[in-house]
Amino acid sequence: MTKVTTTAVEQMIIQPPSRFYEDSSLPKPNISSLDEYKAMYEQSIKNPNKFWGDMAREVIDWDRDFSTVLQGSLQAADFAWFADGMLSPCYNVLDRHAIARPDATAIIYEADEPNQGRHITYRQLLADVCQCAGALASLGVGKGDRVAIYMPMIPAVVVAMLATIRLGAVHTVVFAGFSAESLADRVNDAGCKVVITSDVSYRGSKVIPLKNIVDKAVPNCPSVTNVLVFQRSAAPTASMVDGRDIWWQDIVPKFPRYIPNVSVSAEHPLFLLYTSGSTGKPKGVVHTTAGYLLGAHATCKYVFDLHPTDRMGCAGDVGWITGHTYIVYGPLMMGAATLVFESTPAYPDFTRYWSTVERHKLTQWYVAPTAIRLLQRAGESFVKHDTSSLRVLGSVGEPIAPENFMWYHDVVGKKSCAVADTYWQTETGSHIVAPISTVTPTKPGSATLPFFGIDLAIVDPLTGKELEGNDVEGVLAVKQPWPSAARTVWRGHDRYIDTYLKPYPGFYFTGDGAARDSDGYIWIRGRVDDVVNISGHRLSTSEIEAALMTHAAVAEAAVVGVPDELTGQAVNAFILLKDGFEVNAELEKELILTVRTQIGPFASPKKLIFSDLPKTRSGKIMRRILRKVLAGEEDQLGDVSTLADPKVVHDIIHAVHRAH
Ligand code: 6R9
Repeated sequence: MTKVTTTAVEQMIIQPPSRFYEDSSLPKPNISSLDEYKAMYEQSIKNPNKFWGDMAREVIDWDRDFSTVLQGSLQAADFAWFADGMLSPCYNVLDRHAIARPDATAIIYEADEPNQGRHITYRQLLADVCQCAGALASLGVGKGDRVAIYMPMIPAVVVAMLATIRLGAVHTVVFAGFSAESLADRVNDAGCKVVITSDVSYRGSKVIPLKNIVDKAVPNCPSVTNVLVFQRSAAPTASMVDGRDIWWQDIVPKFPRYIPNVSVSAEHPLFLLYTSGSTGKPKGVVHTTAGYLLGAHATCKYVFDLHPTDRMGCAGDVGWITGHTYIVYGPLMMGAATLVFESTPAYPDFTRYWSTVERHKLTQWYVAPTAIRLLQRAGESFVKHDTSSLRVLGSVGEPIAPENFMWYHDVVGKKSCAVADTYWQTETGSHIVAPISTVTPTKPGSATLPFFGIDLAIVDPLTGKELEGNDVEGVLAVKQPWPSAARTVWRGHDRYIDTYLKPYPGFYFTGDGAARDSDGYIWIRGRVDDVVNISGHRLSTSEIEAALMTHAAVAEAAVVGVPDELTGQAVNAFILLKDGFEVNAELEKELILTVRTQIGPFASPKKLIFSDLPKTRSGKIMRRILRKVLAGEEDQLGDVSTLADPKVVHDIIHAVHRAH
């Protein structure tokens, strides 16, 4: 048995804020003791049919009740939840709240220019969605048809998503930063009938001509018959193709403010979302209706302690799964208000997140560590707004280094918010390892404990056997189906099986390495292709990165393993310095020493390369690019379409050559 290594900060235990129980002005916690979580967890694993069956009847309004909860198995890749049940997904996220609390806020729109946003009530949102659905139906969209959505973060993107599902159609949101080629690939794979876009988008005052990009893509998309164009600008400049393109503002208002919902089976696809693995073409991950909505609802309610009176602030983008689940479906399932944030953390300056929280009295805040690092680097002086409405701070997308976790907790949360490091994936639909904010003691750097229904396993990557008990390290897998798990890959069930089920027969394989410490806490080590093995010591790149980031000069770090004759693999570290720091021999020595002292001499980087990092638009570091450049294979970089700034590749190549 290997002792799972932890640093001093990681051994800290942070209790949920006591004010959750002491301050009567706060909503009563949805779960109020760790024992309650444990009992519910145990029931969810031992008797999933009862656990999820009861919950599904409680939180979903069904058009026809179901007679089976779970059928099929993970192993056979044929599992289904509530299969003979029927429901109207749009009714569940919209109509029922518009009926019960019509004047409650559904959407808090924070426009790119501060103070140009507005609040939209459930009553208004229902009318907007019905009118848009009417327009889509008039363009021939019906049950099962696919609709591509390529839009900025404006309320109309939520309207477009909900209008699509109201008709029983299936949306595929394509992040509005993808190129025309990437958009066309996705539209073609999904076979979309209609593309919904806007003339332009604004981010940090920059104007991006979205419609022009769509115009480059659509001629290569034979399935597309119409393009619906929302006018985002004051004076539209987009040119319209006769017979194909229609202004939203010309057609949508012509339709009735109420149309009925299309009822679908529980296993009807709700949406497709394309995600890329480390290689190969993007996969259209398929989420189905009832199980996905249930997972979104349950994780919002318990992980974030979301209440219908809350105002959820997720600054992500609906182009990614985080936006689907924690901007749109989860908060709206609960009848809460949800933020649609069009801007950036740095516009007009680094106070933007916190002025947004103050303006709308947001109760939860959910972003990726990359944003937290950016703001930490910018400095504490920007965190000066009244953020006392916040109760829960969430982190998602990559491991959060303990020092960033502590900054989030101390500086943003003023030590009186719970910090939830939430681990999940496009494929899992909702959180699978995350604290219950109101009860779970957290450890900085650990995503803590499995969510309800997640039967986790740490698997030995060599033998494929489960490593039982605590103090084990291997790859992270799940043993039983859970409601919001992706059911298949669009037109590629074989790919689904090959990617997720074949690598470790009997398990859903996440692709991530993880350790379970002596308290049963889960530490995500990063994708397993990011594991380095130095002289027999198995290390995750993120562990070394976290060590480097504790040094005052380091803004970001990315570590890759390169083949080494002596040690098997050696560590190469790419480092982006904070402003005001310069590369010199002294600093290099200090950085090496930081890793040596925090992890051990075997982990010290053999080479330090000072350059910018290749990040995807969602903030993940593409280590594959770093590995290829180090191997001198810069002509074989593969797909770089998801890079936020493809130009960094040249900087990296130069930096590597300089370091040789
Ligand atoms: C939600 C999302 C999934 C991959 C996943 C893992 C990484 C996500 C994490 C995390 C450590 C966390 N990841 N959350 N790693 N701690 N809290 O990001 O989905 O874009 O599909 O990415 O992101 O490597 O496998 P997706």
